Amino acid sequence: MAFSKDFLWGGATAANQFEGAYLTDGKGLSTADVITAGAYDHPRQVTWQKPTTGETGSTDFGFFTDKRQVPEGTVPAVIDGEYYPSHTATDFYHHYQGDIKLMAEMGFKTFRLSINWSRIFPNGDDAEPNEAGLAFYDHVFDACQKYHIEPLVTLSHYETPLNLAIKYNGWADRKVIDFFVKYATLVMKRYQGKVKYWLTFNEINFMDNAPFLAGGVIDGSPQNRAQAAHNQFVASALTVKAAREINPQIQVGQMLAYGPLYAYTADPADQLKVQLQQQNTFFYSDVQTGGHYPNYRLKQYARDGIKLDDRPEDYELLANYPADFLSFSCYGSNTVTTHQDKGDAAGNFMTGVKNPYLETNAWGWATDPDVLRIALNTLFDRYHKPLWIVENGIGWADELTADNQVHDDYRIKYLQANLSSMRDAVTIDGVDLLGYTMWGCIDLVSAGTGEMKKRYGFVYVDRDDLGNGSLKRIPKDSFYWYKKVIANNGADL
Ligand code: BGP
Repeated sequence: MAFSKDFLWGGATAANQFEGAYLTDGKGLSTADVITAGAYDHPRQVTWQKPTTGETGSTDFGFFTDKRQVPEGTVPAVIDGEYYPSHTATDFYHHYQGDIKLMAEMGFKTFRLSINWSRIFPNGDDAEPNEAGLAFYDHVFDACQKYHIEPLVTLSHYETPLNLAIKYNGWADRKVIDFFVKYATLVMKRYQGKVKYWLTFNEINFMDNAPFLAGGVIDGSPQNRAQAAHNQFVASALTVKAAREINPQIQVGQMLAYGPLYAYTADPADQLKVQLQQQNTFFYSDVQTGGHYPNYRLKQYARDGIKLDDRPEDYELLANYPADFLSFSCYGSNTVTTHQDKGDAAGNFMTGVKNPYLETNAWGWATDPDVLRIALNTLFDRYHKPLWIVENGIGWADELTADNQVHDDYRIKYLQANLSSMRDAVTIDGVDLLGYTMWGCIDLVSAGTGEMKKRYGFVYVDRDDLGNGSLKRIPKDSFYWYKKVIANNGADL
């Protein structure tokens, strides 16, 4: 069975991992631009400087940390001699025409990309926007239109103008709501007729684990993270409100990082652990898509002494302007247990134990053949809103053969399993799914490790972890496979 004829097949990217040109045409620095390259075996770092003495250093950029991310008295900065992957990335800024043409060759119906906020408002709080930045995205959307590719645009994908981080502690300050809504309103108006689908914050639930990444929050205390999440919720609702006023055709979605959680054993304590741990994810969709704060989180805030700087009208906005659809990233499932000694699982964003039934890649991410059906049914049952899978895929250290080919049969195998599970959710269970965009459709820099060698694409890009390479694009075997899948609308995987 195939998908409906308007199903949106495509691929996904993010500006800071793809565009490069980090200071070109008036762009300001973003938080992503001060995060150095990492590697397979050590985390990426935020680099910082002490303005008084010039002393420099770096610190963990913050997955699963409660600590301040930048030492007191310092500011995040670009330091000579360090290597920052976002600065060139895979240079979509200068390759967009060829890249979009390659997407069209595969038959893409949609292309998920993000606007780099600091191209439009270099400092975040500027009075006037940067016209050259706006013009760049005009060209990109025009190229999409030429090939009848519907853009899906993330307004903020793991980058915040650096000035907002330094001056306001990022999203922890309510003032940032206004700066964001000004930016969102401007671009939704400017690209009216070119862009119908928008997402507010990429993986908004990473505010709990990685507040610098998710919201430019330098002092990521529990209080500040809760406030920053609240401010992003209000900003999302105001964005939906602005969209309604600009053009009721515009659809604004939420973007959630979601991997179903499994209990390792049938011990009820393990089931309870699953349920409680999932609240950390569902809290974000209960508010942004469901329209209200769930009791479990309010109780937790009360227990932890967290008090939000809120207004009664915030809650009216959340209830009246929830997300139109729920999009999510899903790479695999995670397994948890209360039983000790079951062994740790790797994976940069999620924690848990190794699932003995699943194979993993070199980074410890497991391939789960049923994950998308489970994820889609869970989210559709909970929210009854259209869904969109905006990230799924597998990172691999692809090898280029002597005759310039990449035989990525492991990627095809992963995608066959995932798409078949997605197809069952739609054709058997009746889940309302708008589209599917495979992550990193043209190779780009890894968000978690900063590496180039952790590749996801249908198209190989000649660039290595040290920043060498011609940036030439080379279609992999999966390019031709995906082209066929789109052509037969998923009937034959
Ligand atoms: C998601 C992010 C992406 C992306 C992807 C893969 O969480 O939204 O930006 O990079 O994960 O992760 P990684 O690049 O660490 O392999």
